[in-house]
Amino acid sequence: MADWKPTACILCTCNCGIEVQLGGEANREFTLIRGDKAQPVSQGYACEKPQRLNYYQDNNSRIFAPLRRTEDGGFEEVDWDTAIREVAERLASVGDTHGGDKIFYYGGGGQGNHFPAAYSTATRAVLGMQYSSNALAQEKTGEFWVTGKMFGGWPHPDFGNAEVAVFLGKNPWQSHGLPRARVTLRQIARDPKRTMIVIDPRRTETAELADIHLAVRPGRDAWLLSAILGVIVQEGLADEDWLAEHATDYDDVCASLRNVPVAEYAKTAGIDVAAVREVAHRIAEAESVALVEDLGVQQNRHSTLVSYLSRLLWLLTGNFAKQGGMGIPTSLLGAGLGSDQGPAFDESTRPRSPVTGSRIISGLIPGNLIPDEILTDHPDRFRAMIVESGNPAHSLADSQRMKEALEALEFLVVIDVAMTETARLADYILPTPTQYEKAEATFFNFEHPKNYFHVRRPLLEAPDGVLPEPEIHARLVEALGELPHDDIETLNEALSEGRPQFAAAFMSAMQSNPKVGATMPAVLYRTLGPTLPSGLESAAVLWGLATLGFMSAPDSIRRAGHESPEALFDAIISSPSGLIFSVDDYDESWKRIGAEGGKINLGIPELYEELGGLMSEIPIAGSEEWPFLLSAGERRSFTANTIFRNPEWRKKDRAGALRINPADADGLGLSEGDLACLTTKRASVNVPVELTDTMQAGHVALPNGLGVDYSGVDLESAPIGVAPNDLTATEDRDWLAGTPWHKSVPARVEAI
Ligand SMILES: Nc1nc2c(c(=O)[nH]1)N[C@H]1C(S)=C(S)[C@@H](COP(=O)(O)OP(=O)(O)OC[C@H]3O[C@@H](n4cnc5c(=O)[nH]c(N)nc54)[C@H](O)[C@@H]3O)O[C@H]1N2
Ligand SMILES: Nc1nc2c(c(=O)[nH]1)N[C@H]1C(S)=C(S)[C@@H](COP(=O)(O)OP(=O)(O)OC[C@H]3O[C@@H](n4cnc5c(=O)[nH]c(N)nc54)[C@H](O)[C@@H]3O)O[C@H]1N2
Ligand code: SF4
Ligand SMILES: [Mo]
Repeated sequence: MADWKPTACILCTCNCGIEVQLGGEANREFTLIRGDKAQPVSQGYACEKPQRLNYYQDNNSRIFAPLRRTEDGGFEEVDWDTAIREVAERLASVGDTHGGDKIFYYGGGGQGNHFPAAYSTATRAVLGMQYSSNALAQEKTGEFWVTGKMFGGWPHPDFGNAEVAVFLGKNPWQSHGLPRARVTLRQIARDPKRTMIVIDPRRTETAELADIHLAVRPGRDAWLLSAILGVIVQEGLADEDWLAEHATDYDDVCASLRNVPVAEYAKTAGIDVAAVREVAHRIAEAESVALVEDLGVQQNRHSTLVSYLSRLLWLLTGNFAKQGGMGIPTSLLGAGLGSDQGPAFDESTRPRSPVTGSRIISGLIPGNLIPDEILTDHPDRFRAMIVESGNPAHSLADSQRMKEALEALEFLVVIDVAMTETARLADYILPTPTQYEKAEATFFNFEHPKNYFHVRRPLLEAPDGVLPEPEIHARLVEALGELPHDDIETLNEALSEGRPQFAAAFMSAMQSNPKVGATMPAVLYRTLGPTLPSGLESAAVLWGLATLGFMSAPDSIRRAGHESPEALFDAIISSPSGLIFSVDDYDESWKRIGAEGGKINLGIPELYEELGGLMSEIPIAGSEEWPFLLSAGERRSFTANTIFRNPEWRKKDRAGALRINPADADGLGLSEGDLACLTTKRASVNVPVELTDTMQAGHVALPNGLGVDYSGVDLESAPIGVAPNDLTATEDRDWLAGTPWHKSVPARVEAI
């Protein structure tokens, strides 16, 4: 019997621990897969998707040698020395002519791999690159801006202990995003003392389990949340003593909510006012409330405002820094993701993008604005791009326009495992091993009170012709003449005496040569890397992060049994199924608030006008021209962004049906499986329909991640299903964060 080898599923942010048995041709196939009981958070849980994980590696689209674009628009193979030298020269030449800040970085990792983000910082630093973006800038940046203002940190839910669990525009039964999602959801549903509230226009699998399902009309969550908050303020349900002690600006917020016409807003949202009252009371009376919001509101109208209102829901009722509520987890990234400056940070000093002057939130330029930062003759436009482990030609709004922008660049290099929609447009493609042919890890660990980390070992040997991202970046830095060889020699000598000597030498090298700090990941990879267990060289960068993480939360990390940064690092690299690295007291969250005095800032004046404007705004609705609102990109049982490039992965519903209410279908003369023509202002596509009364009338939904081209390096185009962003437009976005309105795209459906 073959060994079970521990690794992780890479299909969603949970990164559940799994164990794999290898077999088949050359012993390179995943023949059996099960949840890994030793992973401390997923604890043996896995959903159905990783059972077919083998298709991630096994497909026609993988690339096994660096590719260079030819004159006729095809690609030719080149050796690695040539590829690295020419890519370095081309990037340096753009930098020399126009400035390094004209080279734009996109990506850094998908659902399971964040080493590219860590190692690329060296390449970016030596080229003088300043601007970057990734998928977070089309979903989470509104939330980050709000949490920056209110906390200077990113609070996360403690669903394991919450008395009331609220899912806002989120379907965790399918999309997960919380540990052991289906087990946790069933536990909440079964317990008569606990209440699950789901806010979603569709009767999702999660909504079916809920105690209360508020089937809001699409795009109208701002009215619904205002109405619930209106009840809380107007009926005196807020926890005023707690707020007086822990928060500022409560009076301002009250002033904005005291006049909300609750009944009218409830009606606008399509919800019975009695249900609005019931929810307000349930939330106010609960011992603890935890809430998560996701794409249903983050890729929708008023998204930043809704992120603000959803936080007020659990803040006005005192649900921060306590069991079952919301808290700020320990992060190995120190302050971590989603924490811009502390409360009430100064808008006037906020960085802006070079051409459109868009807010840069958490260091990211809004995805919808990227084409405008390229397709212009503005002198500060982006001229070159590095895309790494991201597929913006498919995943960003308006694929046609995004492709045009990528083609307009002077130079594009793509670092990926596969021939993607984006890679097809590149000047060079640098191929990497899959996430099972190298070590990998993510920074998607936001659990509290206990947080975890998991660096995975390679399961398979990488094929010839591919290089892991840390090696690619170290070589690029070297080719650019910026790798500090003398310091590396000194550091290696120190390392031969021991890790403490290495740490001391590293500190002094950073002080005497700024290049050491700038290229830190590459330096660690070339020094510490080779001393780590075989296959784990890439974990070198975690040494620096363990040191920073320890400094930012020593008590929590000690409580988990790691007495020093070195001990933490050693534990990380010797835990093949992952480990708990921090144990927080619930109180700890208060220390992570960025403001002096540690108070939560409830007031965000930048959003008051939008909030007040709801009173007179005509909400989005079907019209004669566009009778439907399209949710463009829904998570279903077998969808996983564009991670899979083998159509076999989806056994059922390969083309990805458009979900539609049976009465709507009937009115259009459509029956189950019929082909319909779906039109938005951007494009028309043909798609089969699935009739389901889980959809509201007037609302239709397309799956996410379809319309992927499976044909591989021969470039014969053969996408299957509809690519949702063929139908979306860049101007349909939030005014503040620039996040897209993918979940309420005006559309028309016709029988063919
Ligand atoms: N199976 C699977 N799981 C995944 C992924 C995947 O591709 N496939 N991707 C992962 C990624 S990258 C992410 S970001 C997460 C996203 O996870 P989710 O946000 O849960 O996923 P979605 O299905 O896109 O959208 C959630 C819900 O929003 C609802 N919705 C639509 N319009 C509205 C509205 O106006 N108001 C409200 N309140 N709700 C609305 C939809 O009906 C849907 O049920 O999933 C992760 N998990
Ligand atoms: N209309 C619409 N658009 C959406 C969404 C929606 O709901 N509707 N959802 C959005 C969301 S939430 C997200 S997160 C984005 C996701 O969009 P993207 O962030 O662009 O990512 P993925 O499709 O996950 O693609 C990840 C890339 O990584 C590559 N890859 C896999 N393993 C490795 C590796 O080890 N190394 C390298 N270098 N590359 C690797 C894959 O081949 C793929 O090209 O899509 C967004 N786009
Ligand atoms: S929940 Fe996410 S990470 Fe876990 S097994 Fe399912 S797809 Fe994979
Ligand atoms: Mo996402």
